[in-house]
Amino acid sequence: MQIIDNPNRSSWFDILKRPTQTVNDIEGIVSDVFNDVIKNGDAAINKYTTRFDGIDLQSNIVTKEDIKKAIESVPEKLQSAIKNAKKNIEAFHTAQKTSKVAVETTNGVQCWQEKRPIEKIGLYIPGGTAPLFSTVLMLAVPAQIAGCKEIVLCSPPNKEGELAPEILFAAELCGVTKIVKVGGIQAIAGLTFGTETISQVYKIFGPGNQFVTVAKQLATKHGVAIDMPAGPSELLVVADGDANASYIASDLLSQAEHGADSQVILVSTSKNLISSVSEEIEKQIKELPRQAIAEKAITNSKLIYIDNDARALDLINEYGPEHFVICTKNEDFYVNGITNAGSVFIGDYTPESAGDYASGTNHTLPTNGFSKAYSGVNLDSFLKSMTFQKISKEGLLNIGETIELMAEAEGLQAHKNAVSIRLKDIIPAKTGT
Ligand code: HSO
Ligand code: ZN
Repeated sequence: MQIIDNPNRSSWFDILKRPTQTVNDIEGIVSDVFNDVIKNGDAAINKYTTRFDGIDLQSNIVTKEDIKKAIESVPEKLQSAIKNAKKNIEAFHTAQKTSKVAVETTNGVQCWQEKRPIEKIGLYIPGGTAPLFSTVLMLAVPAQIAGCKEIVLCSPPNKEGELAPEILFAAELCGVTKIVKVGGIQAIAGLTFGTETISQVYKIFGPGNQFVTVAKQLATKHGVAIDMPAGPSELLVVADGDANASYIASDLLSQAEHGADSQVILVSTSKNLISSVSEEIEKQIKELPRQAIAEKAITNSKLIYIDNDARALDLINEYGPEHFVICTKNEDFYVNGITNAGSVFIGDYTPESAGDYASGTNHTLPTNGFSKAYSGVNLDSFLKSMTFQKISKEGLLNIGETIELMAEAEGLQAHKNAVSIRLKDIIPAKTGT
């Protein structure tokens, strides 16, 4: 791992660069698949499933029978663990409900804001080396609390044409209304345009590889919303000289094992701690089944020594990590000072994987510095805020002239008339009728 010694501010930009992603040539393939799905629906979907996933499916719909079989094959202990995680995720996201906001802004002018669910949503769950069924909980639980009516889950089939049973178990547990065996660009195209088997949705959630990410971005050009532009996992730990090096190494490796393009960073005010963490990583990585992946990620990763906390905090806010772990005695300094991070983990006994699975917070978080402007997925991601207003005669008398004057000044006579025509009826004497 690369060790960087007290870098000055002018070098931060280069040091904090994410591993580069090449998307140029992906866009062409994505728009070809989109056009094909628009024209040919399921025939195109099936063609790409055969081409990209190497499987010729009879049907891509998961039936009640498939779900029943899958549930039977998930060990009971794992079923209870998933239910326990669901309980915590549910508790945390239910608490995010807000009540109606109502204000009488002027006498007789009632304004209020209420939230309504996004009726139809799509959840994308990647397949690949480790199908992450925990993401089903993170997306379907808040969707159900929000009251989304149609929750369509797409995930790529494996070589046997199946989805991992844990995905089906979690989907059934969390009220997913339809499960389709389809992945990649074609899944996002299906959710964007709708086909004979895939329902068209208004918003698409979930992580994916570069193809899926570019496809989600293209979906937005066709009027479908997305949760956020997702990228490879990342984690930044800040630690002082008293922190526990083996705990820190375990956290760094937990995100490094996600993918070769993951990035993990340690920022520390102690050179001793940096060398202990480095040794611990070498030791722990050897024991990991996903050692090869973690090793590649570690080559993108950095150990940064910084000589004081204020500069360390500035650098962390500049980076805006997806996950931010604080292992310092003066944790409040970092807790209060962090402005850019997806999710924050505080103290020796808060491993990042607690948030990945079971503490209750959401693990679908902004990466790639998007934490500067984006929130992680939460209950509001599945809701829209709508405003309402009701104005009485008295209310229109009170604000009518303001509207008339402003409309006139903008040169919009019809806007003014919509008020004047009513005011004439309310105060006939003033207009001489
Ligand atoms: N850390 C990942 C989520 C995840 N981890 C799922 C394990 N399973 C992105 O935040
Ligand atoms: Zn993780």
